Amino acid sequence: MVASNGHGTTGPDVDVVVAGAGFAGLHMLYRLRHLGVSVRAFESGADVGGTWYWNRYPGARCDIPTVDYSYSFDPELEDEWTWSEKYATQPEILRYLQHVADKHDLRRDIQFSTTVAEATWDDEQRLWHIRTDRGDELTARYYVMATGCLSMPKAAEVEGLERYRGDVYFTSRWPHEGVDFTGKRVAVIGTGSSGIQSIPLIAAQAEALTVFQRTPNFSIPAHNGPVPEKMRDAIAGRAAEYREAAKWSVGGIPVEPTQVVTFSVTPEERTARYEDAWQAGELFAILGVYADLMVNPDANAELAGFLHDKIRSIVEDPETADTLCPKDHPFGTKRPCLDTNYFATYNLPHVRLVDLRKHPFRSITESGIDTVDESLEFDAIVFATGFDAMTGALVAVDITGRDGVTLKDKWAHGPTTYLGLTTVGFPNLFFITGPGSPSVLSNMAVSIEQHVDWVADCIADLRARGVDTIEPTETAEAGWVQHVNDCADITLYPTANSWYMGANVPGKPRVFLPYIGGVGKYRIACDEVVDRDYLGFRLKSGADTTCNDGVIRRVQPDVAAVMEMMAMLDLPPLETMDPDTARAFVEASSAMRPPGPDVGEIVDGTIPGPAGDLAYRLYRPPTDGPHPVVVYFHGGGWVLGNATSDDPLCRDLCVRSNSVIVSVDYRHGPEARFPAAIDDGFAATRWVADNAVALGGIPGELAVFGWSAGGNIAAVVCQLARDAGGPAIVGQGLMTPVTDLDMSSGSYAENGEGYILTAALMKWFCDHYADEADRSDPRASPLRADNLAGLPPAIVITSEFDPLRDEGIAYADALTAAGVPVQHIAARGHTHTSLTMVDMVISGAKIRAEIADALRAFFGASVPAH
Ligand code: NA7
Repeated sequence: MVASNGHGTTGPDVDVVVAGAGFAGLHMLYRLRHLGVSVRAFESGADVGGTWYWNRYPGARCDIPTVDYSYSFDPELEDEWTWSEKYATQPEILRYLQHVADKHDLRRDIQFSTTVAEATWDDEQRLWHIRTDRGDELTARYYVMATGCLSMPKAAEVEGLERYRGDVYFTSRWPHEGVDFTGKRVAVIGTGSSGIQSIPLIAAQAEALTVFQRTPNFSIPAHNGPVPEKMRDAIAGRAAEYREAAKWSVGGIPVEPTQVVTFSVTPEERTARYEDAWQAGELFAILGVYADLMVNPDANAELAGFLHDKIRSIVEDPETADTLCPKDHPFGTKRPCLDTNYFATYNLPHVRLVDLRKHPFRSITESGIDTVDESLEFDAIVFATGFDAMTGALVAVDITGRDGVTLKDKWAHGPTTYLGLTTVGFPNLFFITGPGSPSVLSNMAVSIEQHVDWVADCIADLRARGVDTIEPTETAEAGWVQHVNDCADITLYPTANSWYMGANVPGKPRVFLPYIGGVGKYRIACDEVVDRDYLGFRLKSGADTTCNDGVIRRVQPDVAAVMEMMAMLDLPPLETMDPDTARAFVEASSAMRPPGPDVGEIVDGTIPGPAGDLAYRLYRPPTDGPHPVVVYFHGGGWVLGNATSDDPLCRDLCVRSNSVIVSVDYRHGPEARFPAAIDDGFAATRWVADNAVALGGIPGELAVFGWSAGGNIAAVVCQLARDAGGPAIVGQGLMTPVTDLDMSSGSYAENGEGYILTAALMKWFCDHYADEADRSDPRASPLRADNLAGLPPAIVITSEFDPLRDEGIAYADALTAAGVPVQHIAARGHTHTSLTMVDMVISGAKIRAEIADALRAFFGASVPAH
């Protein structure tokens, strides 16, 4: 049935089709109904509930405190519904959802026991054709998939199941009438949350229980019971405020994240804190125990060791205990579990653990399971083997978008979405908590409501504006996918074979699926997209198309976090200070930085300079020498800094490049203006070359390196050395260098404000350094040199969000044009200062590794990689 809508297109049967009537589908239905749009929902279960309808295995519970795992859209629920336990059971959560469905009369728009089988986009009519497995056919303007992240069970991957004559159960499709294992020999396959929750209860009934474990999991005791006072009190009388705080929090529960990093406190304090987190029995408490837990492997390993000790203290048989200790993945990189008596269950005489890594399955037989070593007989086999997470339910529907492309094909190499909500080529299709959104890393109840609200508000807005279709652009989607990956890449998560990575399903592309940037930050991004006139979306109304194309998050996430922290400190701009005050200020801030890696030796000394001694600090690698030598010039706009001010970066360069770094000081403006810094830099380079052997260097293996103003000095020193016939320099490393003092490049306009080094600060630096008349001198602006031929090979590092970016690129191009070998490293998403923030900006580490590789290449094969 199609009706004309007056735009030359025809109207749909309903405005919106929703697939799924779980937590997400119910709320979606409620919101859409209140917008006055027509909506039809299809649900494969015989009732509402989704996950909580299907997962009825013994012990099935929420692993987020249930007071948090609740809707906020209906404030009356706060008084109407009282959770009986800290972590409610599946029947209680299902009753809650049934109550919500009843209260709001939601069932009347839901067709149960019906699955959407096919959805096909009609680009001419601008609507979706929907077909169900029961033969329903209808058209809809919008199609919303509220199908859940963990709803598509994984197939049993053990060969021979069809032969088996005993009972087979999947935790994800448990019989409604329950199962009595009394007197039965039972096998459980899988030790994820479902296994860990059900094993103690199955053991309590069964005559014999054998657990087949492929990967041991971290689990902490839930300490379940009545809702703790503390949790009740946090919300009592201030529910609206509490729920609002949850929306802007990191994980969807209003807890203030710690800023404390693991090794900044004593071992005793750390153990006490781990113990508190163990006793709290809350996933977010233990995952947030220290700020660096999920980024610092050593910090993570320490907590993992604490948890291994706990397992060993509970499980009596040492071999079983050892098998239960997870050692192949950092804590938290696979979803940790909450349990009630899980580990203690292995002390029962009728419970046995089989380590599938040592004794793999051969096949399932008529009467049980054969491993490679033995034949075991079972009356029942329980598969607690998990789900095709996050994408399984989405690609299970045959969805065809514009130009006949199916979602399955589009995502063959991994899902790509814009905000986890939409995907290019599939107009008017929305995912609730799709891949690329916080979803499974957060309190699902909060994330679901945010998505539902965004989608409902969007549909209302588009209808009010007469927009027919909304679809993200390639640019926006590629940018979001990049951002999702950037966020994951600075953590330990991608190192594990987890379902977050798609690694649990054979053949599934290995891609980190959820967004790890946090619920609050994610919400800000979604809202900002709308505020910026649907940034990155193409909107079609009749014959008109509007599009404000762009990428919502371009700065590396850890760089953005540092900038936010600095913005919160609201520090006075350096250019408002006199140079001495600015120097003291920078020195005080530097004292709070992480120190950088340990080196073999640090030696402080002085070099005779043209106008007096110059301090230097030498960093020697921990390996046997002699080593190549790099003369390093610090940043600071020729006004700030000294031989030790870039200490963490120098240590990092030293260790990574396996070179002696000699950081030399030079005179600064305004006390000693141009060309004092250059004269000193050149003299220091000569001195280091002359004294290379005494410094532990390899004669002839000398490079220069500088950051910012120091990059300017390094570039100029190379020009002076070429013209003076020495010293011989084998390479120059120029990190975000100043190459032209006219400050007029496009990147000044683009990045002149908001990225720490501002155009105003650069002006302050230049004014203190060089007279106007001197600024075009190639010793001040090396880009202006008549001839760049014959200079040493160069590494030029430019940062995307740096006012100096374009002059760095221009210098790299000019060197190349002059025949100088150049490696240009463009640091995407970085700022002028971020690459120097060793151990603070983790995304800079791989760039510094590239720089070190390039430095080593200057020195040829004689220098082994560190
Ligand atoms: P999970 O967490 O994916 O756990 C599934 C478990 O089953 C896990 O231990 C798997 O080992 C194991 N498994 C999966 N396939 C096999 C095969 N073929 N052979 C042996 N063992 C296998 O699913 P759950 O249902 O427990 O929990 C899902 C989420 O629901 C949970 O994280 C909470 O968020 C709620 P593996 O680790 O893959 O080696």
